Amino acid sequence: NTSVNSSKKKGKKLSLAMQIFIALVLAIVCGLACGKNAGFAETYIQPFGTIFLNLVKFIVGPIVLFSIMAGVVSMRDIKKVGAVGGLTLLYYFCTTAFATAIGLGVANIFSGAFPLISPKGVTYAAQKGQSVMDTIVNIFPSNFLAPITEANMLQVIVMALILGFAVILSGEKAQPAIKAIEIANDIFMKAMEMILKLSPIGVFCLLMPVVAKNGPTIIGSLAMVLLAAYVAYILHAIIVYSVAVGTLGGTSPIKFFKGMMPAILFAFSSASSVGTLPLNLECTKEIGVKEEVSSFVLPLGATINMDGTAIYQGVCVIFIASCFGIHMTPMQLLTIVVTATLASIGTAGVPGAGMIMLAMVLQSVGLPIAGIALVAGVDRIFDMGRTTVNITGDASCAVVVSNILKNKLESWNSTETQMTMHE
Ligand code: DAS
Repeated sequence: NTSVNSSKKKGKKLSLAMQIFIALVLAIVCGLACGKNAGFAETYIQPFGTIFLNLVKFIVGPIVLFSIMAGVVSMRDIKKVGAVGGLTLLYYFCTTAFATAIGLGVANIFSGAFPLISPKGVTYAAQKGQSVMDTIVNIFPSNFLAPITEANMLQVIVMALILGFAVILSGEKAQPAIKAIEIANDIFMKAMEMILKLSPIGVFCLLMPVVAKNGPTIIGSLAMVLLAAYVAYILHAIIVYSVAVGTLGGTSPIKFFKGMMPAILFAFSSASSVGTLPLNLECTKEIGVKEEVSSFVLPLGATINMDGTAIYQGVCVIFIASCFGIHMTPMQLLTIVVTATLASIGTAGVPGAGMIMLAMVLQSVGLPIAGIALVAGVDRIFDMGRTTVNITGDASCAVVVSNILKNKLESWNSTETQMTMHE
């Protein structure tokens, strides 16, 4: 029974992917067929795309708040996991920031091939120049509800970190709070999955009017932005993870990628970090990672470490900006690195989640969220690649942390064993 149900479920999951692909093809065909009367598409189709985007924006706040709080409270015993948690978070933050920089760099190289379509219907509210200090001050919330009501994601992330650590520091009496956070996180994930089930309709209604208005030029440019993203994905994975596991992880990169292949292939086809978690735990164990490290690092990584998503957001922001003829200032590029890194922390490990967070990155540099319409149609193709990078990054962290703390963990464990025997 379970195998029949799981294959049915797997079939349903794949059919969602097929639905999105069919919606993409239909949007392009209908958009091109619309020809000159794009007005119909804008009046009667576009609003449904706007509704889908509104639902995306509606769910993004609680998703970020509870997925990060759940990730933080999962570090229950601060003393023992302090070293693992600190090292893990440092590794995740550095590799994700580096990934965003690679995404921005590659996208800027490709930007000459991106089209200038500047859709008339979308106005660009120029981001008034914020000083570095303003940017830093504005990251911290001054009101408990405003970050959620104003969808200020950087402030939501700070809120989640403060509340998460407050729960841990409250000790045993906070157990019910930890349970409540985990339940709330599950509920909002379910709500997000419900919204993502509308993706085929949303994709069609977002992309079709854009194709109708801009004609065939838009198709060529999508191939270019996908190529830019995959070049950045591969560069990041090969360079960063090979160097990390080869130097800090004490493991040959060939052995690492070979051992990780089953998880990599599953992530590419499922586009879900969470779905790949069991296989990731299996593969890292085969490579020689200590289970007590991988069982902490991988679930945390599937929640908050998304290098591939950070690359995707960096590439798409540059693509959308150049489509509107907008050039990012160095300050805005820095803001994108910070926001995309933080956004990837809040991205859930399920298909399509990264597109939801793209809205936040666009908002952070004053770009119109409707720009998502330009890349929404091929999000699944983006997602397969970025999820693969996400889980590979998590595994590389497990290899590095396990190797660096090898001796410390052994001495901790032997002390614990002696104490237990003594009792
Ligand atoms: N699909 C998500 C994951 O599972 C990544 C994303 O959507 O950005 O990691």
